Amino acid sequence: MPAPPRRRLLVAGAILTLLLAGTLVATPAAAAGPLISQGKTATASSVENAGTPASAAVDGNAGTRWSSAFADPQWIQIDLGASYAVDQVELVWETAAARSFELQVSAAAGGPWQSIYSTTTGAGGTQTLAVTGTGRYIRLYGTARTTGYGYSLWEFRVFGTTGGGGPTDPPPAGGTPISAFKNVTASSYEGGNAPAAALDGRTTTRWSSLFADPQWISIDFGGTASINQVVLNWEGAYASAYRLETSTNGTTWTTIYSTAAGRGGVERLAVSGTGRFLRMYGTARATGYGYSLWEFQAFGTLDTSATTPPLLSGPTRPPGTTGQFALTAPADAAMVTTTRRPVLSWAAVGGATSYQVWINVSRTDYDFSASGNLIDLYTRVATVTGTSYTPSWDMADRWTYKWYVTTGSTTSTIRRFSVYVPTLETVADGVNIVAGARDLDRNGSIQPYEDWRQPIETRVNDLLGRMTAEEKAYQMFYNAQAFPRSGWHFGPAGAADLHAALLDSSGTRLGIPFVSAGDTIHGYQTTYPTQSALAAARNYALDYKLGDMQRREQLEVGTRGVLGPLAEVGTKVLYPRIQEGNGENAYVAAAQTRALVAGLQGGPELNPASVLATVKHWPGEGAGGEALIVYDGVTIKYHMIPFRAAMEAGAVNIMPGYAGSSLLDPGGPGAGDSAPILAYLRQNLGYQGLITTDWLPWGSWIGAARAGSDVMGGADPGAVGFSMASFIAGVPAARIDDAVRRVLRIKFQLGLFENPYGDPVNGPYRMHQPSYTALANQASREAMTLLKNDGAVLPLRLAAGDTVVVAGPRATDTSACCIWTSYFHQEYGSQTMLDAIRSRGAQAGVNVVSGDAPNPKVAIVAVGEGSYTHGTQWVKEQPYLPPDQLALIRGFRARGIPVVVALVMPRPYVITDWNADANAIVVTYRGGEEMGPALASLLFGDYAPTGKLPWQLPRLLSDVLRPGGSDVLADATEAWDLPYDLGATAAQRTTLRSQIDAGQQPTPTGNPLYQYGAGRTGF
Ligand SMILES: [Ca+2]
Ligand SMILES: [Ca+2]
Repeated sequence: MPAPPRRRLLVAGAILTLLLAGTLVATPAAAAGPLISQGKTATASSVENAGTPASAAVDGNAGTRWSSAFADPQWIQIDLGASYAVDQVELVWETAAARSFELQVSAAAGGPWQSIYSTTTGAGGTQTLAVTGTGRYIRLYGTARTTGYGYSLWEFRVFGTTGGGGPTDPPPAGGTPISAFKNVTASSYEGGNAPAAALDGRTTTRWSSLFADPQWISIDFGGTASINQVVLNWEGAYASAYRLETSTNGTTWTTIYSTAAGRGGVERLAVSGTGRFLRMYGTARATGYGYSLWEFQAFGTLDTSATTPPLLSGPTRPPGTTGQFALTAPADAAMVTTTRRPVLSWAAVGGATSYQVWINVSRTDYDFSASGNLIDLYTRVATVTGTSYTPSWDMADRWTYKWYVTTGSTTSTIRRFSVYVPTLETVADGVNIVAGARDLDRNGSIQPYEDWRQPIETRVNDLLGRMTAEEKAYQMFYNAQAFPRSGWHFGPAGAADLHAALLDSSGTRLGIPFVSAGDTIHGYQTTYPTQSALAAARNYALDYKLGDMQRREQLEVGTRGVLGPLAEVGTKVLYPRIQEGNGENAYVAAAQTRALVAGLQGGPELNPASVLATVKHWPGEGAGGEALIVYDGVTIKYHMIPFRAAMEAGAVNIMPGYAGSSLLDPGGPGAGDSAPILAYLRQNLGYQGLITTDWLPWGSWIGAARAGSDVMGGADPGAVGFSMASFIAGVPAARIDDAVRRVLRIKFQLGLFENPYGDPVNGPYRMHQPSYTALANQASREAMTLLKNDGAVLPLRLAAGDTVVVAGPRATDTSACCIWTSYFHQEYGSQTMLDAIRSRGAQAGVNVVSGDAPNPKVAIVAVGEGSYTHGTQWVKEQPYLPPDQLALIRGFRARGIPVVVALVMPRPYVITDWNADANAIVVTYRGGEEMGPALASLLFGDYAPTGKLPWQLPRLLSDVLRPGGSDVLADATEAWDLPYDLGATAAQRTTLRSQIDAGQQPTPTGNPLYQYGAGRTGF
């Protein structure tokens, strides 16, 4: 044991030495490579005691040290793990230093050693030594000491580069690793360093195991991977011995690489292996810590054919004549629960030599602009000669597979079956698996509602029969975070909080899970443009991908609902929420609604991998706003178009809004508690799904339920003044049963009873993937609408050294891109307009100045309204730029500086007064978190604009509102329910109405400053 007094003395002396060294030692050699010694394996000829190991000299901790026995010679050597070109060594001596020593390198642990530095006049302190040498091992060899003690180093730091390479280092593989963002598990993790952090492509996040052996991390590729290279990017805590293994089943493993000389750093390994799983299995650690990987990457190819149906045709409607021969198996309406590859068979047709098999598999490439149910679109998946077919892929869980067979012009009957083969969750939630099902009520046996092999209606009926009146009523309410029996949870919540609430719901008497839904209406984590901006892009295939992206992000953490999309057609300029709608073309609105609903569901119906869409606001608030919907018997047809489309896409949740309807319920209440307005949905549109009200005060809940609403949106059972007993007493039991039946049905369809959870540990690392950001960027680009481009000011033609000014309140506004709880994500690198123009300008050598500059070549002026939701930022009746924003434009104009206006336009503005003052106008809408980069790319001509206005822009405010008027029907000069009528004559309005009445697309008319659909294609 060291003598305590000496130790204190030495520590004090060393601190003094370090302080002096800091002022006296010259700056390190400029060309030093990175630090390559820290955390590596160090060994020494001796140690003074157990508290001064060799490793203490390479641990990066200035308060721990290696110290040798008090004798000569002594050495300490570091295994760098691979051959390095060493260019600098830094020695931080404790008071007991070396007077004479050498630095030596070697390719092998035992030498021979080559001297790269030598001295006989060492004075201790901190020595920064420029050296040249190559080797895997580096040694300090001391022959004379400065004191009577031994040799003692606080730190032994070696700098260099991987000059020599190693025989196992292949060239870097190109492209994205096939492991990126895949499912991953590990033997353990610590400190929040989840396994998925090693697959997220970010070298700032890492997986770290517990401090024990062995430990493993295993990637599930979801299909067979052929792996030719593995890259292990180790944190300081690396494996000195480990193996890489593949497996087809996650149980039996084949070693494809092993080493007992792991070197840490970045190990790039040429391997050859196949399997669905790849794992790193560590058996020895280089440090006292665990195993820690910044990144674990596999390269090669991935075969997804085992999970992907062959698409041998486009999405196809069945022939007009069917039923000409019989299908044999599966039985009609069968539940397939034992295989994902059920044998399909049919009766032979005389003379037939081949048969074509058609199934309504889920696709991403439907024609979303076409009417008709998506679930009735079939794909040819095989042509066979016999009378049976076994799918070549694992069929995903779906409730309504439909199929038929054709031979020549002869077509079988159409039958249906479902496939449900759930993976039961294994979260420690107190719910055990009994007889292959979750024992939700924890009574040791499986009741019908717990048995996923039972038909959904059987499960619904069984569960309903077990519920008390109070339990039923809670299913119609929100606030599950406080009331675990509530059926619904208002999101978005943090992943851990949501998980905790889900655990609480599993602990209720019957274990009924809730659905979490929030106002993340244009993206859960990755935020895409609002729907009105998407209506400028009109790329419905892209809309599907955006919905699908949102679905994937939500499933990661178990958020299974969303309070969107909107099926509204924006025909009233002064409706603040026109920004959330789809523009004024009902057919565009319909296509977008179909695409977003299908994307959120991941197919043409609600299934166990879906997010539940909430289509709103019934019965079409675009025709008047949240106060009153004014359409009549003709124009209602126009506003119903996107709601019908939502149903065709399989939507099963619709939200009535606050507005009443002067047509459907004259003088009556808002839609949520109006029986006639809800009856119109059920009876005239044939809607069978769930009705969730908008957020109503508690005094309206009984009335809403009695009127036919099934779920009280946002409703808190603990609201002051409310009692559940009064709700139960006030709403007929049959009405409650009707509502709860729909709620439960949807939860069974979502597969929540088998797996209510997401992955709060790993899921967040799979948010905001680069491919997701790219989709948001594409959508924003395609929305950007170039209204004018006088003198071809765009794209900017600038020389290196030119100055551009970026001005206006929206240039640095991080929230103007977005509304509700879809956000700008600075933490993921989202850029404001100024940020983005600055970084794009830097590429061109252009100076980008915020605010103003003496003689800029051009001014980019970012104006419009900041973020808002229910109420506009400006006075609602003033949909035009305020004086300060206008002055910015005119100020630059007056100085002869070309002005490009970037217009954040969430609703139609009157821009007539300054239209001529702008050389170019780019409408950005609320373009999502990539709005800044998308704008910058447009300005510099990286792509050509294609966006088209989703609304007419009024020429005069008086085309919207009587002068001095307010936002009431009596003061309106446009028809709130008609599209394309700004500045229109009575005759033009008559034409619009007759077109709508006849089911024709109305033709844009009137006298707007910019017509619906305006926008330059190209510059
Ligand atoms: Ca990482
Ligand atoms: Ca049970």
